[in-house]
Amino acid sequence: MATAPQHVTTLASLNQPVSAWVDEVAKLTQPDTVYWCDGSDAEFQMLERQLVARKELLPLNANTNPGCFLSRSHPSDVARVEHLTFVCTRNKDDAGPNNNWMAPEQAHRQMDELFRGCMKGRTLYVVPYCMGPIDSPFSRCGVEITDSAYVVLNMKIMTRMGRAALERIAHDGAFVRGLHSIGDLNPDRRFIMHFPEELSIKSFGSGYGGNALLGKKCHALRIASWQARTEGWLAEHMLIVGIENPQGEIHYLACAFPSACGKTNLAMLIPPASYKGWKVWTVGDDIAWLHPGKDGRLYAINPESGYFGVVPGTNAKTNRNAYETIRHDTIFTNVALTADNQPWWEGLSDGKPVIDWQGRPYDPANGPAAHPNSRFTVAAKQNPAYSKLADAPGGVPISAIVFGGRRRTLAPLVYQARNWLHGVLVGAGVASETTAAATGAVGVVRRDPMAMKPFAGYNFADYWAHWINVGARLKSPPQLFHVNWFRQDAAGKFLWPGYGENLRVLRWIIDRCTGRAKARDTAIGYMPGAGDLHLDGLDLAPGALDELLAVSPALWRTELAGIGAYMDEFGARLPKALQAELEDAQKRVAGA
Ligand code: GTP
Ligand code: SPV
Ligand code: MN
Repeated sequence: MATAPQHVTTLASLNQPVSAWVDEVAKLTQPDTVYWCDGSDAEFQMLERQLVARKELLPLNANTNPGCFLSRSHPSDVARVEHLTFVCTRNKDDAGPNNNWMAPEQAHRQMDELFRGCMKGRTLYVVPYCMGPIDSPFSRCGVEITDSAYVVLNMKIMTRMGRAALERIAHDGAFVRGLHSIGDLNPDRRFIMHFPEELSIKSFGSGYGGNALLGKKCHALRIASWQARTEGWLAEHMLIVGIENPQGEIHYLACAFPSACGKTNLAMLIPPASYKGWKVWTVGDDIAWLHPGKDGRLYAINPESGYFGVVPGTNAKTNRNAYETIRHDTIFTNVALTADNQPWWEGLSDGKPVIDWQGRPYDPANGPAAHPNSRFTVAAKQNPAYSKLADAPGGVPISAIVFGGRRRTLAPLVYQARNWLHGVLVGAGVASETTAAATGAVGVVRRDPMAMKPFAGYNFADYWAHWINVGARLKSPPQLFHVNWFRQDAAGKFLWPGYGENLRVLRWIIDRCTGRAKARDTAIGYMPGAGDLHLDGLDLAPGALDELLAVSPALWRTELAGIGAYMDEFGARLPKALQAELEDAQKRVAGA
């Protein structure tokens, strides 16, 4: 093994349990070099230069996109792989019917065989990271061992990575162990294994985001949701956004939408022109850790420090904040290129693609120029709407929790749950059309409770019970809502313009929380009447609003029956209170 530079030895000596584990992994994986990451900008630039020299990172046009790079992943490795993702608990029922399960001993044996000698000729990077502000009592640390420098660069942007995290680990004691290798990128030798009882992760054979950046979905959702249940908090697939009205009053919302269903866009939205004096502040765009506070409210931190966002559809009109954020110092993965080396994607208003995401001359016959799940990785601080409280150790108080999904039909623009328990049912009943964020068919409606189907690290029945318990502990719980930006007309056109205009719906939600807005009591919950939404300056197609706010009792009877059948899969573990709430909901719809 190569001798380590001086500062590297210092880092290793900071933490005995980490270095003992690193030695053990190095023995198994046989790297040429072991490198401890300090998280400095100099280190980031050094790794960028190495990847550029190896042609694994392409510098983009330095005039139009300074500090930007393109990475192309293997064409078979472009999204999360849910069928290869496992939760390995001693007792199979603890993982639940919502997860793939394997016995921990078997999973370790299988993974260790894959890892044996897999880093020969490669560098093993030790990546200490902290999920959440480094000084927050709610933050949790981990160490990812990886043989991918691309992963290191992404982890530097997405987490508080390096020396400070290692110091915190020395102080905390516990840390999540994440072992990752890109292996040979063979989909038959690709697995993402979670061991929540051991606070560990083993991921092999993929270099893509959610499979490889282990701080994100693997740690901050699957492992953290397990920890959160034991410790009395919630780890959720939610954006966190602050909405400031012209009087300067700010309300924070946490919104759970499935992958590629609009979290990043909502978290950064630009108010419509007629909403003068309104401001939007981004706290987080993908994950929220929610803690009951001493004052009986729920407080949220964003465990991440960057955005790993969907590129297609981003432009100056749909989301100027996102567009500005990714103009510089951004890693693009799987976008197309213009003739002058600018990044290009579907939905961008100008330029044209010459090279597609696989590096081939662009030919529409090969499909879209940018991969539909192409992504940007960018520091959250580059966002013009970055909240002053994004790094607050105590988080922000949450006024409303909003569930949502991508539903062509059925789900109206917005409705409010009657109370916390009804809201848990509304969240548990979320269904959404699948997207390109995971491999498999796109556009198929599937159950995705709380947008956590791919991310809950334990049995959903226990998870819903935990949600009910957390609510019971809150003196002033957030109000719970459901939205749908994706209703379509018969011709397949979106009925609601979405993006910035979504603020109109958030305004009604906030006004409901403060008692300022009226609502109709409907069979599915409280809804705005046509006059209760502030729609000045909005040009909706005739009849669109009526359709967006319509509730069809017949369709809802079928929907609730479907939710019931889904919940039956959880058997006797399903909380009785949730079953009773479903029966009440069914009675209300039957009588409508
Ligand atoms: P993940 O990062 O996968 O968790 O996705 P996300 O939930 O953050 O979704 P994102 O905001 O990246 O949006 C995904 C896609 O939906 C993009 O192509 C957006 O352009 C599109 N989108 C976002 N908001 C809206 C909306 O309000 N209406 C419509 N029609 N499309 C939207
Ligand atoms: C998602 O799929 O919900 C994402 C991207 O946010 S990934 O990090 O791959 O999970
Ligand atoms: Mn996500």
